[in-house]
Amino acid sequence: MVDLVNIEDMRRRARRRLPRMVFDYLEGGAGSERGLRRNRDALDDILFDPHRLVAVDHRDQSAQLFGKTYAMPLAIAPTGLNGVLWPDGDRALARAAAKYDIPFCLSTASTSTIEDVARATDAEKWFQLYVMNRDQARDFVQRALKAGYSTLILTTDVAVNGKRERDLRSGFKVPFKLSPKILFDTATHPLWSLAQVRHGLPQLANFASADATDVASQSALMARRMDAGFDWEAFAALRDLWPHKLIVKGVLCVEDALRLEKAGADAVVFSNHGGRQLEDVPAPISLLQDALAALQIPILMDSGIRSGADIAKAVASGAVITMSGRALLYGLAAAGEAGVCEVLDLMKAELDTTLALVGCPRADLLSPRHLATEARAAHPQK
Ligand code: HOC
Repeated sequence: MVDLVNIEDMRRRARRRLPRMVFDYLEGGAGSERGLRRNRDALDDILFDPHRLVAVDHRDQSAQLFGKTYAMPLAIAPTGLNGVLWPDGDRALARAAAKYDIPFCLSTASTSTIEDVARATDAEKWFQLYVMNRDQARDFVQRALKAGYSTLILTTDVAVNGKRERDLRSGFKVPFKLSPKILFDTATHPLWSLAQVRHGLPQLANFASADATDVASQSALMARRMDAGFDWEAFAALRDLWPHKLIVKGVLCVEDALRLEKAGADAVVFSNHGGRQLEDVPAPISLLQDALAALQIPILMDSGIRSGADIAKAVASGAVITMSGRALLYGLAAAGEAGVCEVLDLMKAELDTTLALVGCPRADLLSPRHLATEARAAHPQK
């Protein structure tokens, strides 16, 4: 096997192993995918401003959030249907995160249960909440609390399903609906098909039972039929329900972030759901410096992170921790837990090189002064 030189190598490996419709589910964005491209372009367009004659012989990637120290400023983002990429994908991701001492966030749309993932590792875990109905959300929150999850992440950008053109064309859904096209797709990707058959086809595990309500909930989640009435009042009730750290994900304007700060959010994730929901919105990276100037609570960011250099750009722009979904899922889809670890090794090495060449020995000291003039002119200090 050729060594992993960059994330594109892993993406190619994932594409080879996965049926086309599954790869498209992982890869796709909303609409004609302008948002997906914008996320990447915005990160690519940021230039570093390297500082010379700084001792960088010892480099430290660690990041602090809520009084805890993580090995690097990266968390595994909550992503749905991980078991479709690799059997038992959620637990593979959780174990990889534990090995690398970074947080793992389990999605409501997981293919292993909240409890099974909690048992997979003793390391810290976060739980991401989709609200489809309030009673069920309360139940998920209680389960996450009981299972020992430290942090709740409320996703706020899926009031309805984004228009995923790739999924609309392929008819992607779980359980798979067999058609001649899908049969051909799976038959021509035997490694994936054998693994899926051997381990049993994945389902949305947190709802799994023979109960009709659960079946209805599974199909509601699959179609992303959320509680679109969830508002500030509902947020206040959730805040009262969850006694630990509560992070709100999907924020795209500083005004909302400020209101969330006042309403008791402990942190916000600037995110456009990896370009998968509304395509014509800003790339979160372009909002971070304004957010940094306005907010007291920690800022996290996802959407577009594919390399250690991207992580450094986001941290220099104001993110305490970045989150990545697709990049790590390429690893999962290509080689399971080992593939995720390969991607983490790659990102770690890239971040290390970036710190050295930018002239910043500690990731937590990255600031707008490490970004080229245009980026830091408006915000001279971190
Ligand atoms: C199948 C359930 O956040 C996405 C993920 C998963 C959302 C729930 C899907 O695809 O954007």
